[in-house]
Amino acid sequence: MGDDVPQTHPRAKSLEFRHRIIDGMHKKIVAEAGLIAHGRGEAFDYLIGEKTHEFSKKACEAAAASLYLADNPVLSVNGNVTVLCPEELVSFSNASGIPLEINLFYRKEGRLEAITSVLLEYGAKTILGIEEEYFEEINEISSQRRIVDRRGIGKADVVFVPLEDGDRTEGLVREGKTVITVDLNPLSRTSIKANITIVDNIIRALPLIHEFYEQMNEENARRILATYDNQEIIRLALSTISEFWQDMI
Ligand code: PTJ
Repeated sequence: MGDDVPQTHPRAKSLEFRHRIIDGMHKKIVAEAGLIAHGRGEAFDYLIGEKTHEFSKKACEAAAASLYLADNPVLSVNGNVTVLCPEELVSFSNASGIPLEINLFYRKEGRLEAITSVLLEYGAKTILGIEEEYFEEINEISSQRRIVDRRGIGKADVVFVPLEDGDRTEGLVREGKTVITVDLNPLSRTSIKANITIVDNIIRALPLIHEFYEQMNEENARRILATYDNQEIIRLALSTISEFWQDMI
């Protein structure tokens, strides 16, 4: 954390993550626009009381079930996620055997390398999206995110894409892939279009998904997905937001 923010500060944790994002931008890990995305996330986190609600737990459980049953799952990684929860990301990927794929909206020079070195530092075993010989393009996506690894997102049936932009989510869904997202804004295009929407902070959601995944078995996974209703999850997130502030004033 920045030296000028004492641990006793009432918002010390939030400030620590803010500083990580700023620091990550200076190191080219985070895109400049990543600062804006983070600020938007902070605002929505306020509105849900900065805690994990039942609707998020249900979506995390469904995410774990979907990843568990997938033939070719993949965890997509961007700059913000890399600085916010590298340890949790690598730990989940290594324990589950689900590969990490770096897939960026802003493919500025040096960013792929900067993100790779963070993931390696935390002990990542499989990182896709960095070797040009495996690159292919997804026609349904117009941004630079269309460049994917054919061993990962290219052939995936289930894609975990936290903090995502709407175009890619729509493109991946059109490609017939199951899309799981983590997005604090329940009204974003990504939240609405994804198959499983976790309205929570990625920092809290990822360890939860990992925990559910560890306890998963095939029968449970099928049962969970048979009754999962993503629209209901989004409705619950919205009603929580509209009710939450009423207790505060
Ligand atoms: O690293 P790159 O180049 O791939 O770019 C990454 C960003 C995040 C800049 C890019 O994907 C982008 O512009 O995303 P958006 O369209 O701003 O969407 C990000 C969404 O994530 C917004 O709806 C935010 O509310 C949400 N968000 C931000 N921080 C968090 C979050 N959701 C969960 N946890 C967070 N910590």
